[in-house]
Amino acid sequence: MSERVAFRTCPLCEATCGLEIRLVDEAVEVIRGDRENPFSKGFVCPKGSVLGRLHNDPDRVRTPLIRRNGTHVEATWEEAFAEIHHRLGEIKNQHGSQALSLYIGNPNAHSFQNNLAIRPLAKALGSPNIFSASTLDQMPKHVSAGHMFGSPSTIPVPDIDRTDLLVILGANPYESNGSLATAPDWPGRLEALRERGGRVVVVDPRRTKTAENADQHIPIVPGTDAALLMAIINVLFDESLVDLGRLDGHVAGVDEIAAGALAFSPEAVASSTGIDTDTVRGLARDIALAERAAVYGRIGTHTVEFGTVASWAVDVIAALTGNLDEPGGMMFPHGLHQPVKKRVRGFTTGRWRSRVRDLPEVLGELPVSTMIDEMTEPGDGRIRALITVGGNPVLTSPDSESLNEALDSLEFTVSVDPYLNETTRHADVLLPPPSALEKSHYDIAFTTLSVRNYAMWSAPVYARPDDHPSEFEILVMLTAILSGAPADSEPNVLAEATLAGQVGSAVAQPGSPVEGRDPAEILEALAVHPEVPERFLDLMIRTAARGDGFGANPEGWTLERLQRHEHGVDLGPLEPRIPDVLATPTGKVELAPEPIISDLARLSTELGEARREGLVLVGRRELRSNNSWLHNIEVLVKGRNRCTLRLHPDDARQLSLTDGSMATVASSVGEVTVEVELNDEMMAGVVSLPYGWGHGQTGSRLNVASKRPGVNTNVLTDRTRIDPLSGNAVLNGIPVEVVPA
Ligand SMILES: Nc1nc2c(c(=O)[nH]1)N[C@H]1C(S)=C(S)[C@@H](COP(=O)(O)OP(=O)(O)OC[C@H]3O[C@@H](n4cnc5c(=O)[nH]c(N)nc54)[C@H](O)[C@@H]3O)O[C@H]1N2
Ligand SMILES: Nc1nc2c(c(=O)[nH]1)N[C@H]1C(S)=C(S)[C@@H](COP(=O)(O)OP(=O)(O)OC[C@H]3O[C@@H](n4cnc5c(=O)[nH]c(N)nc54)[C@H](O)[C@@H]3O)O[C@H]1N2
Ligand code: SF4
Ligand SMILES: [Mo]
Repeated sequence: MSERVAFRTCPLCEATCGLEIRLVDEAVEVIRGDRENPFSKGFVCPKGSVLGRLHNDPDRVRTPLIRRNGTHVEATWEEAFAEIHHRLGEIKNQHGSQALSLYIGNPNAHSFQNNLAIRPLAKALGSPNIFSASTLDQMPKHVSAGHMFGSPSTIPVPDIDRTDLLVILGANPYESNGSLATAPDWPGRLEALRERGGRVVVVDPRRTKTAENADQHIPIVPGTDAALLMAIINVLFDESLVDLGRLDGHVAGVDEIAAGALAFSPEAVASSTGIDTDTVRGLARDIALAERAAVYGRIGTHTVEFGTVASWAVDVIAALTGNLDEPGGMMFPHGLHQPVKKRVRGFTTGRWRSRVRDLPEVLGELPVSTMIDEMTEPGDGRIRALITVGGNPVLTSPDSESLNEALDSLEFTVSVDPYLNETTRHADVLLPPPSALEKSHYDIAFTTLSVRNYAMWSAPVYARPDDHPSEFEILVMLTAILSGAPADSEPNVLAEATLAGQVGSAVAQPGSPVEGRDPAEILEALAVHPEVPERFLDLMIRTAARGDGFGANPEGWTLERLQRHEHGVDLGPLEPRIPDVLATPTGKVELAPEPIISDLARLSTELGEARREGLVLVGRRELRSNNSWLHNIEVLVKGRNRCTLRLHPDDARQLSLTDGSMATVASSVGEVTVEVELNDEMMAGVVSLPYGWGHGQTGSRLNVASKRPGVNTNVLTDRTRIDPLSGNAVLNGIPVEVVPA
């Protein structure tokens, strides 16, 4: 009997917990939280311990599949790439590259191999039709950050370990473990905050577990956080509570905000938000007068019609109360692979527009909410082929029934995905990546969103099977094919050429730690890493702020040095980074970007309109789900039915619904029939459905999930409703009618 222990970061959610994996005879015996991990300190949730079950899931696809006469049959990698080469080539020749499209799903953010390979793939597509889960999620934050700080990835996070007051809007970290604020064990950290005398306030239409454990819960009418936040800003000016602190001299636009906030007195927003004026004034004073305060908004504030305004307003409140870039406030993390100074590029959106609905490009993408239109509206430039990488838009994007039909109408679909699910069942070619246990890991995205500076590289727990390409290689091959290379190209040769190009620009870059160095010498140093993605990562780390500069700073970091820390390394609490972190042309924080200030007029018009009658629907996440894709793991789905319509008992009485009965929920675009669950945690007038369910579709291969299919809430969400500044889908606050089924 052989035993060993491996350590790795959990790739499932943004908390990035360290795992301890015990193997007996190479089989996973148990997965626990790694107590020696300096960031997660042994914390793990029920999802983290299923990586072995995911690896062994008989439904996980291990060889490429090609669809022949309607059924998926196994193929070799050579056959799969040849098929893709042939079919994509044909479509491109006949209809041009605009006929090609790409959907990039959430797991890409959790893989450094994909982080490195996905943008080149999008570029090689040569099409405006790039979509990603970002416009179902955090795009408003990128847009507000781009305008305010000069870069869409410069995002302040709440310094939850040092704050005295944390205001959480539209997030439920007790179940989600946090987002755009990476911190293993959010619940424990919130409890520690309160134990040291701090306060937690939760603004949410539902008394969630996070609200239950907070000092104050403020129920809010869905979709109206932007108005509430503007009213807080209004009070800050009205009661002379504005104090920029250290940032005085680093910010522009304070007067424009004061003017913009005039229309949003607590009285003006009370009827639309459902929050009384005393509560708003009290909250504004609490934030201004707390020694250190952080205001943090997430999904409930982003996936709504004023997502960008709300996203901007939280950071404005931080700045106006002296809490931006200050310990205990909203701070900018500094990942091990990040440079000292951001390059000034200027942030703009709308460099091109979508063909059918004329929606602006944002970050090189178009809104997922218009993907269906681009697939179905006849004319030049209609999408005829789709590549999906780690995404399941049939369950996760609005107006799902229509998307299901639209996918059927495409000429060719490729999916890079380990499962045949609701989306990938449409694939003509399915390319399965290796399992998480067969991959190395480093968090490029989440170490830049982390509440402490932290880094970890993990080795693969298992070597991948000999003939199985890495996900990096799969994506590089697709890129090569789209760039016109033959179907039997060697992905590593292509990737090495790209690496050489990057080394070339690093040595040519004025001010870079390797400026003027011999590229061959640097490439040789990187070659200690057998896998090409590690060479890219090492280049990033060594040329970053804390890097060794390939000898220029011998005390500095290299990937090799990081690899010696198998539990990860703590790089200390967040530190103030303004002005270095700013990349705006003026070098200041732009508090009043013109596009956002202009959108305030739309917000005040909305306030003037009568309060919506009837019920509105919001979403719900649960600890044992992860978006749409962990329902095939028995231990995560057993027990009572979780896919229920939750509503307040008073609403239920009026609708003649009882606990456990069935109801039909209808919106402007679709309807579902679902079990009812009465719960007074719901605000009256608001109903909630979890998302990510709706399994059991023909052609999928999810034997466990299809036994408890649940219903797909995105059958009800309407693709015509978006936040215009970011293109983000409106997934919360959906008007619905509910009747007994
Ligand atoms: N267990 C689990 N963890 C996850 C995920 C998962 O699916 N399951 N998904 C991961 C992903 S991709 C993400 S992005 C994060 C998201 O993490 P969170 O942002 O914490 O997301 P939710 O748990 O959906 O919480 C959103 C809250 O917003 C509330 N809400 C709805 N509408 C409004 C509104 O208009 N205003 C306000 N103030 N509140 C509103 C809802 O009632 C809900 O409690 O979670 C990540 N972690
Ligand atoms: N109504 C409603 N809709 C929502 C939300 C909501 O709160 N309410 N939340 C939105 C949010 S925050 C998000 S992030 C999106 C998520 O939207 P998507 O990204 O479309 O959905 P996921 O369920 O994350 O899809 C993950 C897919 O990746 C596959 N996968 C897993 N691991 C890997 C891997 O290593 N490599 C590859 N290539 N594939 C892998 C899985 O099999 C699955 O098919 O959904 C959004 N949709
Ligand atoms: S909280 Fe997130 S990162 Fe931590 S174990 Fe659970 S799924 Fe993994
Ligand atoms: Mo997300």
